Amino acid sequence: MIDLHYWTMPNGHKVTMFLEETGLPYNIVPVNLVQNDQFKPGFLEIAPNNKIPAIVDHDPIGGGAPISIFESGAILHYLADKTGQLLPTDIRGRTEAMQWLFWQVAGIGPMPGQLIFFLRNNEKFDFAIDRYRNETARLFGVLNKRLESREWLAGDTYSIADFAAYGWSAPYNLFGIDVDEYPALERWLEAIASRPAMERAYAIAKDMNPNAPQPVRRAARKAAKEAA
Ligand SMILES: N[C@@H](CCC(=O)N[C@@H](CS)C(=O)NCC(=O)O)C(=O)O
Repeated sequence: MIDLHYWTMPNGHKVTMFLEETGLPYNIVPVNLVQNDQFKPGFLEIAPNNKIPAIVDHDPIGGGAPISIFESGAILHYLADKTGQLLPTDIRGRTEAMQWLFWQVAGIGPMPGQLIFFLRNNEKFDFAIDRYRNETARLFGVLNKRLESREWLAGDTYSIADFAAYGWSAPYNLFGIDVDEYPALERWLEAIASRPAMERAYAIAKDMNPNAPQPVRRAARKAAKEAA
């Protein structure tokens, strides 16, 4: 059994998405960030960087003592190895998936995260807001370009790279992004959002935290645009 130390945030959704997609049994351990649970000593032993997600696998690959892992990219990679799913096995496909996974963790995560921080800050720093808004839009453009010529980020195969990028692309509305300007990205967002595993992952978030943002689906977006 896997314990998933989780809160209802983009980096957490990446892992529930994977677990729901593969059916690997897991147990959620809530780490309520609003109540600063991420600084509790028990959590820090698993996740020394005081951020969700983290997992403890009590039945690890190769047996032996439980393995604990923090950093969403490392968790997805481990789970893909464990299940033999959602990561291409050939070297080219695997390398495609891994580079887009690293790209997400380093870029389209921290940049929109900083944008939200500065947008919500009482004191407004226009320079910082512009910097992170432009960088976020640039990264959405990179994603769109990549998806113009292939179905999924790693090519023909749905992979952990898609989960990672989806977690931070789905709340595009919070970053002032109009996805109608990024048609390939919009097609990919809708394809992922309509997967039953994805719907289950976001339903779990809503059950735990009714304020957790949910993906805005194509039909709802179009209806809102028409009503405006
Ligand atoms: N690079 C980390 C980022 C994790 C992260 O930023 N988690 C946020 C929630 S989305 C968090 O736990 N923040 C709590 C804090 O900063 O105190 C990963 O990909 O796992």
